[in-house]
Amino acid sequence: MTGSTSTTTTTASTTTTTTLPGVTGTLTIRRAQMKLPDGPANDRLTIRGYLALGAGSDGIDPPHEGFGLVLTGVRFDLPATGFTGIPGRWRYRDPSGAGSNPDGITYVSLRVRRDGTFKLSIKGRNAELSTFDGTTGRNIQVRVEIGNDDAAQNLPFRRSGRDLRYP
Ligand SMILES: [Ca+2]
Ligand SMILES: [Ca+2]
Repeated sequence: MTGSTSTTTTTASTTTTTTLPGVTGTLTIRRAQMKLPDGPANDRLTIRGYLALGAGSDGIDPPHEGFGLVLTGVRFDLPATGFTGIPGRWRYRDPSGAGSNPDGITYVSLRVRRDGTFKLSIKGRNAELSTFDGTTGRNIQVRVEIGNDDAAQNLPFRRSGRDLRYP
């Protein structure tokens, strides 16, 4: 008898995950303020500036990618579904502040300018920013993340009463 040969074919499955590398852009804050009254979850935040995406960026799309704001370790995530508008003119408006995680971000506006950079405005209310309470100035990094694009700037805030201001 002829021996039968059993051939086992092993098919290696290859999973290819295409993740575009992150691109770091440039954040230029013009003005920032934190109002920090005594007590928890009662703080206000205002940030205004400009965002330039990094070279090689594939653009941003907040209505699909959401938005992250990090203030030296204090992170707020905004849901993509909270953004409205047309490409290049997006707005997140939530007077309750309950839509962000954690609560506290009430408004974000991103508008493209002629030079391709974005004008950025962020407002918060009843946020928990007690970690920045104190009597002296603080260096705080402001970082924004939209999909695979991010940008950060270290800001020397000065103390005004309980509040922090830049410049
Ligand atoms: Ca407070
Ligand atoms: Ca992108």
